[in-house]
Amino acid sequence: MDKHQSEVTNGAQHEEPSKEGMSRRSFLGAGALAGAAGAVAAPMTAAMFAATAKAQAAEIKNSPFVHPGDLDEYYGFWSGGHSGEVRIMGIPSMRELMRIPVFNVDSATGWGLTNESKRIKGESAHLLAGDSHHPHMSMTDGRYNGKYVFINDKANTRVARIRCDVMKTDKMITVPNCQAIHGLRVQKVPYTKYVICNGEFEVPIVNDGKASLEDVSQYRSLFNVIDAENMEVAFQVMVDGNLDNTDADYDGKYFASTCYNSEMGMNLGEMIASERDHVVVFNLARCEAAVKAGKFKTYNGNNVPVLDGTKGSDLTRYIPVPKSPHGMNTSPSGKYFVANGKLSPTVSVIAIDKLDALFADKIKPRDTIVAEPELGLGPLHTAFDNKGNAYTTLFLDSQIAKWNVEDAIRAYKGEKVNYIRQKLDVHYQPGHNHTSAGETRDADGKWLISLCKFSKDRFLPVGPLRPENDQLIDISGDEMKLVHDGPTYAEPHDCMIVHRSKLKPKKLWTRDDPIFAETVEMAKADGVNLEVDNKVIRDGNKVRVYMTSIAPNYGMTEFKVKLGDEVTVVVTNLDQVEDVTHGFCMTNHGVQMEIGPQATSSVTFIADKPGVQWYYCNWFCHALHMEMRGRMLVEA
Ligand code: K7E
Ligand code: CUA
Repeated sequence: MDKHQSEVTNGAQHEEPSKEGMSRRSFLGAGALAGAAGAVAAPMTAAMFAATAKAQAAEIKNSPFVHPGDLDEYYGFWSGGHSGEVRIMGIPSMRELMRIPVFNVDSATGWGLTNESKRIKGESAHLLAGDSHHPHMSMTDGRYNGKYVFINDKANTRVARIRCDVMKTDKMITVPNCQAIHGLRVQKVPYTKYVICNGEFEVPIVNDGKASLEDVSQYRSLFNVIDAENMEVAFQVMVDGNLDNTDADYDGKYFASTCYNSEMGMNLGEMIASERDHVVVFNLARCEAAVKAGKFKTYNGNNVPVLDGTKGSDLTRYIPVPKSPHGMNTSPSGKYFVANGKLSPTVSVIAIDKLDALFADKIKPRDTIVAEPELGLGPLHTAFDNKGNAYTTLFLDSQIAKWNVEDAIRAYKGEKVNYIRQKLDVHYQPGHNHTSAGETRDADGKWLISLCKFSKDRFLPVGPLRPENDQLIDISGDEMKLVHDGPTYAEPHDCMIVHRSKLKPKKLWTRDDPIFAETVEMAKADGVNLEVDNKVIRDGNKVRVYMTSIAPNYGMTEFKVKLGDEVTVVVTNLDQVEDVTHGFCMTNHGVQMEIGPQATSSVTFIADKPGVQWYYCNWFCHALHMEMRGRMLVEA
C-alpha cells in the first residue's frame, strides 16, 4: 500500500493496513469467527476486539461507501456518448465530480460560446454536437501520467484533448480523409507520443462528389496516428475493411485494430455476410520509416501522409478472426491483444510476442492466435485484473464472464481445463467495461465497472427515455460482487479508472495559461492591464469591454455601446480564493460563461436590442452574489 493510498482510507486502517494479497474474504472470515466465539463463550478478549476492529477496517476498505467528507481513491473518466462531454467520477463512490464539456455546448461554463473555447474548437467551432466514445489518458512506460485525456467524436470525425491540470479541453482537431473516428487509444510505451484512432466508416479516398454509390472499390477506412503533443495527424494508414476499436502494445512496436465488414458491404446484409473478419496489426517502425522515405500519397487537398496498409503491404498484417469483432484490449501483462467476437461467442487472444515472426513472414497470421475461449453471447469488451484474469462483457447474455487467460490458452492446446471462473449478471446489456488501472501496468484488480446500455427496472421510472446503468463490481476477492448501481445519462461508452495519486489538478488558474493567452494578447494590444483596468475600447463597430471581478463586484457596473455593435466582454477574475468562480451573463443575448479564479474569459455578441440590458454573475460566489450585476446601455 503506497502512502497516498493510506491517506485515502480512514483512521482504523492507518494503524493496520491490510496486506496486499490477503483476500478480503479470508480476512473477514477470521474476524467474523473471532466475533462469534466471543458471543457464545467468555467475554471478548482484547485480542478478539482487535480482530473485530481489523475485520471492520477491511470491510470499510472494500466498501463502495465513501463517507461524507471522505475522498475517493480513484478518479474515473467517463465519456458522455452523444451528449458529447466527458465526466469525472469518484470511484468507488460513483459520485459524479465534474463534467468537462468537449464536443457539446455547455450553458454553465460557456463552452462553445466563449472566444477561448471557439479558438480551441478551431475549424469546427460552428458544430454544436458530438458523440464522444473513448476517453484515454496519456501514459509513460505503460502507466497513466496524469497529463492528458484524449477523446474521439464519432459524429464529426474529431479528436480532442483534455488538460488534466485544469480538467478543460485544450485542443481539438478534425481528422481529414475519413469519417467517424471511433476506437481511440494511446501509445503506452515508451510514452504517449501518438494517439491512435480509427476512421470507422469507409468513404471514397478522394471524396469530392465524383465517386458513386454503386462502385465502392475506392472506398477506404483509415487508421490515424496523431501526434499527442501538437495534436496534428502524423500519418494515416489505409486498410481493407472498416476499422472499429484499437489498442497499443507495451513494447512501443505494434498497434492492433478490430475490423468488421471485411466484405466492404454497404448495407447490413452485406456487412455480416462473411464468416471471418480480421484484426489489423500495424508496425509502427515500418510506418514511420515509410513516412520518412516519402512512400505515401496525399488526398483531398491536405498534406497528411497516407500510407498504403491494404492487404499485402509490409506495414500491416491481417489476422483472420470470427466475424464482426468489436473491442480490442491489451492485457496489462503486455502479452496479449484480445479481440472481442461480438457476433461470435468467442474472443481471440493474439500473442504479441509472435508478431515479430508474423511480420518477418515466418509464421501465418492465424499462428499468432493462442486461445479462442467461448465465453457467451455478444462479447464486446474485455478488462483485466492483476492476477491473470480477464472480464468480458456479454451484451446479449447481460453478463460479465470472468475467465483466466492462461487456462484459456491451455484449453486451446487441447487440455481439459475450465477457464471460466464466474459469470455475473449485470443489468442490462453491457457494452464497455473497465477495471481500475486495467489498461496499464498498474492494473490492481480492485474494481470493475460495467457500462450497461439498459436499466429497465433498476430505477424509478422517468418516462420513455431511461437512464443507462453503470454498475460497480468488487473484483478484489475470488468472486465478482456487484456493489452499486449508478444511473447515467446518454451515453457513456467507455471509461477508465485512475488512481488519485496520478493527478494533481490546480486549485487556481495561472495568469499565463495558454487557454486564454490570446485574449491576454488582445488586451495587451489594446493597452489594457487586465489585472487593474476596467475599460471600453472602441474599434469601428467593434467594442471590447474589459472588466475585473472580485466577489461580489464587477470592476465595471455600466457601459454604453451603439445598436448593432459587435461587443466582446472580457472578464478577469481577480479572486485568489479557491472555488470562487464568477460568471458573466448578458440577459436576453444568449451568452454566459464561467470565469474561474485568476482566469480570463471572453464572449462576443451583437448588441441588437436597444435600451438597458442587465448583466449578472451566474455562478454563486458570495452572499451578495445576486447584487453582482451591471447595466449595458445600447444607444439607438
Ligand atoms: Cu460503444 Cu467502444 Cu464506441 Cu463498444 S463502443 S459498446
Ligand atoms: Cu460573482 Cu456570483
